[in-house]
Amino acid sequence: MPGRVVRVDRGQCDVVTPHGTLRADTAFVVPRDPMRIVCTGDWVAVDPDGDPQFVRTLLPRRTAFVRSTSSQRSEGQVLATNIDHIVICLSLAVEFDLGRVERFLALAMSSSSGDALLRDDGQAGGGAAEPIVVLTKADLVPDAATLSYLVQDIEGVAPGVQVLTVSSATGEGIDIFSAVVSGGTSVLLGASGAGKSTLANTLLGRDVMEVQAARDVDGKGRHTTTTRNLLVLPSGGVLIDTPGLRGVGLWDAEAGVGQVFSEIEELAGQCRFHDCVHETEPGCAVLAAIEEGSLHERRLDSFRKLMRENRRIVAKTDARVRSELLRDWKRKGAEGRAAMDAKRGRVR
Ligand SMILES: Nc1nc2c(ncn2[C@@H]2O[C@H](COP(=O)(O)OP(=O)(O)O)[C@@H](O)[C@H]2O)c(=O)[nH]1
Ligand SMILES: [Mg+2]
Ligand SMILES: [Zn+2]
Repeated sequence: MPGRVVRVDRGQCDVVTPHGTLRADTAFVVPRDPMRIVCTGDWVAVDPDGDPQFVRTLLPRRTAFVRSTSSQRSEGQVLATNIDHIVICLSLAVEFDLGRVERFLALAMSSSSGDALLRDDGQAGGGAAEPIVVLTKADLVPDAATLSYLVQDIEGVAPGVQVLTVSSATGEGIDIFSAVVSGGTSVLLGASGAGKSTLANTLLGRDVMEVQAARDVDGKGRHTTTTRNLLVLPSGGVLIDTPGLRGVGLWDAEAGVGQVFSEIEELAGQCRFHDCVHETEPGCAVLAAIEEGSLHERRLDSFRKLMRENRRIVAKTDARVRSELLRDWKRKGAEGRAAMDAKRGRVR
């Protein structure tokens, strides 16, 4: 019997089937690979009448949002699957961390590739999920001009991405957001306290998800949502609420990083040298853009940082890339020594 996983809880999951919601044991599909752990949003096949009931098969995924859990262990963690919209929630009540937004976007834009799709044929999924940035708690912004500047800040780091402002307190922007998520499955991501669960409750029209106490004045919030939950919205669409994420490490996100920084990639195409690394090369279009103020230096730094981080993560799992990095590093080392010698007037 087919079903969709709406909640996962240590070895068990809740599955919605044509015959109602049932609790199924995942013992049959317990994998070694963390990418193959049953996740909220998964489509599965369950025994129609076992006692207890078991998930028999985990079906290939169309899309998956994956992060790496910690840079030390470097394991991928699948947060939601078969999603159409990735909603990055940011509170307008706290200062934006633009690097974090870029990081979320890079992961979102990589949601249709990688091992998490469980495809043996190596094919990509059916197109990446669409990222959306939702700025929450708009009621806490004193005036429209400030709000518009804040929106521009985000638009500057999210080329081509829709940016919405909402307030669960006043209802502002909820109709537009509701229309956006009315098609397909959406996942709410973002820091704890961003207002995700409140937003889910607002769309549901009733309090289903637990919301944190309002006494939390710093806006950071505590960790309350402990299990992910898939909710069917009355206005159409399916919503997955997630607990707050402290860190989101990149995971197999090179294409995503390129897309998030598309203006840098475009500029790079105009550099005089095709292998320009935009540091000191003559005729560098990227450095020229920084010089004339059309590209922020923070943006280039962030791009470099995320590219490096992604390569490091990939290197840990991919021996080929690792050896490439090593060779690169050795060559650089040799070049560095040669330059040093040249300075000192030595010849090798
Ligand atoms: N002023 C205001 N506060 C909000 C809004 N949405 C959520 N909050 C508050 O923000 C805190 C965190 O909300 P919660 O939904 O638990 O955030 P989550 O951790 O992202 O799920 C709670 O105290 C909410 O009452 C809003 O639109 N305006
Ligand atoms: Mg929550
Ligand atoms: Zn360049």
